[in-house]
Amino acid sequence: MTDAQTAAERIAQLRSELDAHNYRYYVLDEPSVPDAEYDRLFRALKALEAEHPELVTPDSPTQRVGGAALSAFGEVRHEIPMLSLGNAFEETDLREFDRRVREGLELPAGDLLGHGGAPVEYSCEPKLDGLAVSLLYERGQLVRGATRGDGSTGEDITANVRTIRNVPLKLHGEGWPAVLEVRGEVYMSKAGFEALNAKAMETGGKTFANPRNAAAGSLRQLDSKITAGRPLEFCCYGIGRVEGAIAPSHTESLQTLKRWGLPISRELKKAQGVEQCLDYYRDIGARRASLAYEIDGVVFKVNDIGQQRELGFRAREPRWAIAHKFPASEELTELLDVEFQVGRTGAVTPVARLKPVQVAGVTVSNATLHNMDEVARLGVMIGDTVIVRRAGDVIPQIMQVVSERRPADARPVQVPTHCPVCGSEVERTQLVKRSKGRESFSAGAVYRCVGRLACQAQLKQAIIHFVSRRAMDIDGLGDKIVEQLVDKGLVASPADLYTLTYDQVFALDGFAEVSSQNLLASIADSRRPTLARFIFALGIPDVGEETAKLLARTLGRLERIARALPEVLTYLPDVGAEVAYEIHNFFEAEHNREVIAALLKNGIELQEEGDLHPEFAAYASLPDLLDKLNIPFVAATGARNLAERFGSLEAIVAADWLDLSALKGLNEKARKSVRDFFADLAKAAHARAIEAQLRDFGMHWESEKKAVEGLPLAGQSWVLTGSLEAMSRDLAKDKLEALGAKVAGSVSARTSGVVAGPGAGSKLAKASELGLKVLDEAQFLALLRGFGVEV
Ligand code: 5U1
Repeated sequence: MTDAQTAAERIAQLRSELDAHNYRYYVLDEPSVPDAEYDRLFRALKALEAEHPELVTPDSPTQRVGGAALSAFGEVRHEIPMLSLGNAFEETDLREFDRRVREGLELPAGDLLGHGGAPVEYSCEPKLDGLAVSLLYERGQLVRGATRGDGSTGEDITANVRTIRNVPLKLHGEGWPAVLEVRGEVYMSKAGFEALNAKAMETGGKTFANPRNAAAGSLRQLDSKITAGRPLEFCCYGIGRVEGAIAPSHTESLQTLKRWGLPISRELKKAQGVEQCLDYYRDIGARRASLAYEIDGVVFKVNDIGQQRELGFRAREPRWAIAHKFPASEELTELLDVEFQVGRTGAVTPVARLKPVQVAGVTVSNATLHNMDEVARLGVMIGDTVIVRRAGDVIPQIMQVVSERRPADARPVQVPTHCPVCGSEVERTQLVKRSKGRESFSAGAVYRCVGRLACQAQLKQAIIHFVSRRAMDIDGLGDKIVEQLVDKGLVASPADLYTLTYDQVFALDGFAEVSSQNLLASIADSRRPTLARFIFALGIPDVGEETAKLLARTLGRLERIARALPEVLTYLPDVGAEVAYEIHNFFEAEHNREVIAALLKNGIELQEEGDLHPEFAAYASLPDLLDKLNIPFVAATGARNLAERFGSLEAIVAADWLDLSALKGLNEKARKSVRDFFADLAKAAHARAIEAQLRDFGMHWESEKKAVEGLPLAGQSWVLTGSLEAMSRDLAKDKLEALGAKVAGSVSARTSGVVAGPGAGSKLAKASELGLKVLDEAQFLALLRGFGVEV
């Protein structure tokens, strides 16, 4: 309140602001400020009204709940008003509530902290972030659903609530009263919300800022068919109109409702006194991020219905219940600037610099903006007031711009033309789509600095990744030391780590004799990495630990991985075209080859598995290869017909127009396309190179497949794990292969069976998890004998 403003003026201003927010929140489902800001304005108004009771009017937002009902829905009068809850934000607020309850019930006070005296029994439930609704059951049938509206009058949403899958249309069991009105929250789970938004993004539909908005927008649809397609859920937390009493306590009432088929919270608990309430608050708070739905606090209610009656109501809030809110996870702040950070792969990412603000108990001054598509989606400008959200340990995000508050001097966010770290050019990535032999390009959302290891930012990140625990695992090389090494020019590529001298390390800040020796020892210890670790450490874009392990396990040698053609890489399980091209391009780049050569020269000794793994040697067929060549207008059937007619790639390459014309299963356009494709010498050579590499890498070719066809385990993939007593693992493998099976090194959903001897570990666990057939040694021997194999 400014000096010039009177209390009456400030009250009027607050009311009009709150009314505007209420309208957007309750009527339009488009909140313009986070709950925390609304709560602040509300509390400010309440405090002023408490100071000036003569200024309280019945139309003040403090005197009613929510906004007016939408006129397009029918009106429903709540015979028993739908109340709101008082809020506790601090521990002391809750203790104060407990004190008032005890005073109201004329219970002994206990000490100052409320200890001692008979504890009040409370019921505890999470406070779901959704919409309060009332459901009316007459003779066990759902006859009406209504929103809370302003607490006295709501909207008739019967058709919509009937579509919510966990709302019973008819009560179960027996003994329910002839008239039963229940109350609860309609909400959307986090997973349901993500799926809804993902679908909307795919189809160009409207996305929602959070699950609450999504639930509100879905429930208040005039067309209930739309509501039916939305993943809404209901959770019952109370009773409205009822003929007779249901149970003597709140928790018993809810358990009874549950028996009648109404969903209640799985977190419903009883607490004896305020201390146990606080324990519950802390426990739910710690698990908040892992709950399937969003909550903004917990609700405590005096459990005994008789005591509830004794306590009664104050204005529109029960004296026997309170919401203990969690610190707000959304807040308003100002976007001061957008800076661009350069990552390990050179991606230049916008980062929001914010006016520091407390969100969920933590000061937030930066938020991720992901990429320029996100900046465009948000429509954010520097100087804007934005809503930031912090959920669990996730990096804070900008959720929305408060466009009404955009200042006149707001500036657009612009990608720098040159890298802020090294000054190299920044280029926009292109998305390459390869389909049917054609490549099409579209602009990507990511911008990249072209400086690579010459860019200090990329170099530092690359080295931090290279030395990390899951990569080369060099202990004692923290981010700050990497920075020093790079800044002092001692390390210009990961290979330089292996030529560092004692004197160079000793001269770094914070290093003494022992620490210098220790660091050099851990660098030396990392000289014999497994191939998988080394591949991961190289930091190939899109190649995480699992892909690195797969490459090492299947191809066995760095040399093979480095020369693998993208089409050949796509024969590996879970390697798609995009990743295959990233891997191929990485090893094609001269500077990457130089770094790898320098690492090997500086003493890296790779622990390679050597052999090609049978997992790779899946059967290749000619149609499969033709399909990977992406010949325009030749789909799977055409590829099969071509392969059947000509029998080998060479014969297809050599086919002339007459040969092709005689082929029935291919239309004119496709035949011409085949002719043109192989007339292109480069394409023909590439096709031959793929075929040759597949053979070189030990791929069983279709013709060889014929030899195993008809064998009892043909087409099956088996895994051996643990030790076997009757024979060596190698012999067991031979026996399985003799029956036509492939023997793979890892368990996947495609595994046909697992033989697990004593000592089997993670592979057995994974097989059980996937519900695969698992044989112990005796069962395995019986299987072999059953097929007439000598054991
Ligand atoms: N879990 C829960 N949420 N909630 C909201 N219980 C609960 N009770 C409420 C409200 C508004 O009100 C009753 C205490 C009347």
